[in-house]
Amino acid sequence: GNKNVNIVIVGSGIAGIAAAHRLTTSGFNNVHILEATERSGGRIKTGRLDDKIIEIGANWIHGPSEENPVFFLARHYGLLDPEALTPENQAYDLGGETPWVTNIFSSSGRKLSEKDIYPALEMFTMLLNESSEFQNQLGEPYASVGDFIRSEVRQRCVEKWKDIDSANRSLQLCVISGMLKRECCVNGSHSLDEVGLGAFGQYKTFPGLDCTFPGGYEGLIANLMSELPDDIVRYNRPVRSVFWSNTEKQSSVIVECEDGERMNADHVIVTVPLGYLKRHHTRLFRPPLPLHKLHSIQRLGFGTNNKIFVEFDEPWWDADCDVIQLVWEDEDALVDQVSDVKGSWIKKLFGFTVLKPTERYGNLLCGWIAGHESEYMETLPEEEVTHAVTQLVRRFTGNPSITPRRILRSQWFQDPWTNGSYSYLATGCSQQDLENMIEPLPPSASKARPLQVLFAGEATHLYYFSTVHGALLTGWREADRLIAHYTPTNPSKRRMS
Ligand code: 6YU
Repeated sequence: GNKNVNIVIVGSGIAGIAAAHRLTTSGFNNVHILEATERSGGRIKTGRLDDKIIEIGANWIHGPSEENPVFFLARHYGLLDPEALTPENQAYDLGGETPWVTNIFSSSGRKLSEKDIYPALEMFTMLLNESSEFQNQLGEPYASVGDFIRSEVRQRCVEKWKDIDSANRSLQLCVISGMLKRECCVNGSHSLDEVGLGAFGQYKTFPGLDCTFPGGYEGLIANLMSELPDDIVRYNRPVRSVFWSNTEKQSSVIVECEDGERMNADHVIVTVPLGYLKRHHTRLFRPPLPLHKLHSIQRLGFGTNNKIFVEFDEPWWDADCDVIQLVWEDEDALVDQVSDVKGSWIKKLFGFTVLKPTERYGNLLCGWIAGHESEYMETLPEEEVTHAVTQLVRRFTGNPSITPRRILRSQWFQDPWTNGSYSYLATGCSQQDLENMIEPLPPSASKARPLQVLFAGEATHLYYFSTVHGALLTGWREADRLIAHYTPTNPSKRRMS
């Protein structure tokens, strides 16, 4: 029967697993996942530093509340701390101001107070919120989010900060440079000059105060996998090409692996990252993708955000501190890029998050760095990264004897199956680009057999791109598309159409 149709899923990240889960629980019994690496999870990747659980990839459940499917599953599988389940936590609305305690250090070794940087924080928060309001407006008044924020700061500071002396005003601008770098990490972009203003409001959030998985994000993967048939995933099976058809001739799709092995499929769900698609679409799709789909793959942004975990013998931050922010006092020109990447890539690191609770993590920080500087960092030997971080911390604390116990960094740009971290809507992008990403092959106008190749993955969600919940929902969406395809239409409906 129809439940025997042969479905191949490319990629065993959360999107591929979610698709397989929905298909198999709906009775489809000929579903296989081909995964390039020796593990499932993709950009959900939990690692260890001794006995401490750390996340190399996805970190938080963004917006953990009822409607978030990742929160729903995590609660269902019992993977969350009790605080994350409280109504207060779920109702929390991140309207810019956060409950995090921030320690601020400057490049001259001064510790600043949150009050010291309030003018910059207030202005930046306002402009970031305003950046989301150009959605559905005709035309954009600035070339990018970066251009908008920098131009508006320069104009508004004259009036708004007229009572602030020039040294302090310069400091506020330096603080904003740090916030721009932080926002590069959030977006996974090299610079905010590459992030589109018109579509910035396209990204949507759920309420809830971001929470982590105390036992590791991979617990979500393990629980979903335990409900899949054994051996549904074939590991170390990178797919090289997917042969689909624009004509009525070819009756099935052919999937070819790197080693030349070929298999037939009735349907293929492709969940490879956008970074992989950008590099390999020519080889991956035969015949080539329709031009509108190809152009969207090229237009959409996919950048790099990496973490550098650093462990210390003693904390140099306050006991209640959640985030450490770094302010370079020579950056009042509102910069989010480093001009001398090789010499001073470390200036792109905006700061650290403190891993909590301390009883569980000790004195462990996670540094964040995005963009080309981050990609360059990946190429350096670990000792060189350690050296740069040590010099940085010594300078900003003014304490020349602080020495990290050890470091561990992610290298997402070098990962050949990801080629970066996650997607963003680059300048020139619109919702149409995401719709083009979602569209199955062959295009609906074609007479060829429909739904040969379907597309899921983080970069194919209209509102929740760049997240785990977005990726999960796209896996379910494409499974549902196939399920609907094989569900006999209601006869009364059919008569009417
Ligand atoms: C989230 C978070 N988080 C930090 C970092 C990263 C990401 N994300 P996968 O890649 O997982 O799976 C594809 C598989 O395909 C994979 O296994 C490959 O090996 C395989 N494959 C590839 N090629 C193949 C081939 N040829 N053949 C066979 N197999 C092949 N998300 O919710 N919370 O805290 C973070 C973070 C460092 C790298 C994140 C976070 C993103 C998620 O990790 C990611 O979306 C999903 O895991 C992707 O799943 P998938 O299945 O699609 O692909 C205004 C505005 C702002 C807009 N952005 C703001 C949002 C902030 C996003 N923040 C993220 C932040 C962090 C810190």
